[in-house]
Amino acid sequence: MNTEKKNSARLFLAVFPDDAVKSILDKETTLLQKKYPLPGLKWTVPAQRHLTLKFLGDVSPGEKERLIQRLDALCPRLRRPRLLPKAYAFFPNRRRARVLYLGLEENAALSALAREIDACASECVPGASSTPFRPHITLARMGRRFSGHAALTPLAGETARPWRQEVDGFVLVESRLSASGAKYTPVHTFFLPETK
Ligand code: 2AM
Repeated sequence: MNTEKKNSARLFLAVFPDDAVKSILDKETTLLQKKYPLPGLKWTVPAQRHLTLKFLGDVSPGEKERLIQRLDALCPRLRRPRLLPKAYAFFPNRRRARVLYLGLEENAALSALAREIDACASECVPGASSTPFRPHITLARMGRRFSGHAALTPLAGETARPWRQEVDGFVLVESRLSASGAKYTPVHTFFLPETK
């Protein structure tokens, strides 16, 4: 294995909720946990909840440095979008759900931010995943043996309690996988200019 590959890190770009939103998500998720105490439903840790803007996968040190430089240079030309919650939903669908998430509103500014980041990231990290952008915050994951899909039916499409967050930046995060779950470490923060 060459050194670049050996030193690669599993990275993604994400927006983390601010403290007020974190607290709302925490309360809402606690209510959901009480309402749906289903075995095999693994709830995300509050500090790790985020909106993934772009999953990059394994990135070499050289690719990482180039990406940071390019995104830092791009940020002053980008706009701050707003995050607004929509409804609870499932990936890939309710019947075969593997993920329970809170869907976010797809507004033009948020799509534009994701598009610009995607173009820049794909150039700097040619092997980056090309999953289409579906703004969401993952709340729980289902293990292989999860069998509570029918019990979750009432939650599909249920509107979430409203909140809003202006996105003033985003973070490059390293994800280290282990038996006890993923550990996220922030690598670099990108700042978006104030809206005039
Ligand atoms: P999520 O945003 O739906 O939770 C780090 O793994 C983050 O990147 C996770 O939050 C994960 O999903 C997101 N992600 C997107 N595409 C991924 C992929 N192909 N493999 C792993 N994680 C991915």
